[in-house]
Amino acid sequence: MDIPQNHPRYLSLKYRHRIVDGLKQGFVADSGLIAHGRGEAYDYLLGEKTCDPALNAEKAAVAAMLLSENPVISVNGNSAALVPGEIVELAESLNAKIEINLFYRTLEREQLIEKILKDNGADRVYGVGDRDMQSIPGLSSQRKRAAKEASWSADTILVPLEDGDRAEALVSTGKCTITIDLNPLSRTSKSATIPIVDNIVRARPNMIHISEKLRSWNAEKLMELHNSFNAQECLNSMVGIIRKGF
Ligand code: PTJ
Repeated sequence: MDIPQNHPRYLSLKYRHRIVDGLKQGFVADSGLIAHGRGEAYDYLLGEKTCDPALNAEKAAVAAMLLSENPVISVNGNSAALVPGEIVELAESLNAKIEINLFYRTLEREQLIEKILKDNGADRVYGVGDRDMQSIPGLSSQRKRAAKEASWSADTILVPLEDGDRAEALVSTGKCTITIDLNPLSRTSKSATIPIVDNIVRARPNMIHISEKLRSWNAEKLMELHNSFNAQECLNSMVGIIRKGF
């Protein structure tokens, strides 16, 4: 569908249609539509912009990934529909691996998402099929799947738009777990090492931009930035912004 560019809700409609198209193509889960609507509601409450505490979280997240030995970016149906090119660009910029991890897992969905990521320039995509897969302890859903060379051995993992179980389980295995979730009250945000409460469509380009700047920093400076971030304070500030209104 052609959305007129001068429509006052152009961007919102554009991303909504990406989710609907993904559903029609078979790689977005039907529950992905509900998740997107929930995200839209929180985004309204946040003024549909990146708030300062979220930007600080994005900076700390990029620093953490640049400091990591094996950083991994996890991809599900919604994130593949909304920001496929930015996922690949961010992974390249941070030297991170890309792994597909689906709650409503089917091999067909994995293969469709792998194709989208490869069409957007990804060399290698982990998490497709059953080869070299491990199970994250404490998880019984399909999210337990972890590619041996990617999320299983990752020291830092970025997980966007998820239910809270995996974030909690990943944190308990000692991994630095970065989440992107517009709901500051979700279990995902509350359990994350670095919760980014921002729309993924803004968070990804922001992080690419931040990464271009921070790549020239030394480890000490990156560590200082990473250590200056406090997850609880960040979430409190984000809830405060929603309470106060904009
Ligand atoms: O592709 P699959 O099979 O892995 O399934 C993906 C979904 C999203 C269906 C699954 O992970 C799910 O059910 O997630 P939840 O529990 O609905 O959580 C999704 C979270 O993402 C909610 O807290 C939303 O507020 C948030 N969210 C939705 N859209 C965005 C978002 N956060 C950031 N940016 C968005 N665009």
